[in-house]
Amino acid sequence: MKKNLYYIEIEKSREIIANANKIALIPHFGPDGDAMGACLALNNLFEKIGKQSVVVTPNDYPDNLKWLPGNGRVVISTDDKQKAADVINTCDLVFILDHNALRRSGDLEDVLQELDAKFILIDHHLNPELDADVTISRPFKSSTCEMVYDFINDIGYGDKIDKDIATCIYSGIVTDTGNLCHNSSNAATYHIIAELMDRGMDKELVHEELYNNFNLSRIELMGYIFNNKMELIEDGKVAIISLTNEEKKKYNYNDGDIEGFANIPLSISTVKICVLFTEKDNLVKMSFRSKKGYPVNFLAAEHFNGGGHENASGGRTYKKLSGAIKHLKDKITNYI
Ligand SMILES: [Mn+2]
Repeated sequence: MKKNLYYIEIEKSREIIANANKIALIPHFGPDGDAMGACLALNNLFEKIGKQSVVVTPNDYPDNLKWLPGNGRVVISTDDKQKAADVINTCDLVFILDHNALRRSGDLEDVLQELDAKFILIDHHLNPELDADVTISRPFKSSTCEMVYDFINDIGYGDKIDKDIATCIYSGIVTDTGNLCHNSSNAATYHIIAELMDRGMDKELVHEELYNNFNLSRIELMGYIFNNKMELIEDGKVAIISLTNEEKKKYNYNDGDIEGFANIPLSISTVKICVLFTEKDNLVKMSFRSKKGYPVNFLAAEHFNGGGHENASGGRTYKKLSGAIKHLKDKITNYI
């Protein structure tokens, strides 16, 4: 019988992992719940099976992810660039998780480019750019964490999935789907969640840690933004919200504080697309969110140097905030 491509990649992975002495797990720049969940799930697995492994992040990530099992051993490159480089340079296997191009690995890009090691890529974004030894790319999956669950099972370590690993995997699934709102209409996802609960994952604890763990200033910022900064255009079909550097300062903004804000306007019945503009240093970052039937990944790719998923994409521009918003207003008509 002809084996399908996925199983060839799985067999290769098995061999590469067996031969690896030290493994680095790399999330994308600005790690989110899915990226950190995937890295920590695999890190916990590798430690459990007696492999040396380490998670190295390009930069810091939100506090509500810092309770994840194994977080204490994460190396953050922006805290200690030399240490991050030294650690990666001792590894002979690298997992690129929840992204598919080294340019999304932030400052770690140069170190990774130069590294003589095997690369395994597991990701659910479109069009992988990295030429890895193993590429597992499944854009139709809810999350990289769901893929990591399958991967662990398929390489033969399914019985090693314990409470800690299950907790990391579930955290990625639930954050990447907006609490199972989008990209999650596949029964397989729920079979996996049931299995994770059987392994001891405490769903209520995960939700408590992820969502009831913010500081007051985030809620004040949320109130300010939706009261003062939200604009509805195109007969209420498109919501625009924005945040300036000055406003960030005023509300003691920390990375991750606006996580989830772009989804909120979608709860208005007329709104099909929401775009959040955030000033960041000298550029403007955009988060695009939409309802089913209103893909935003093309809009992000064609006009804002970005891309992503059909209903959740990102982009960036060096235009000023007002110019970026005007650009969106000029282009959006073709996408609704
Ligand atoms: Mn993801």
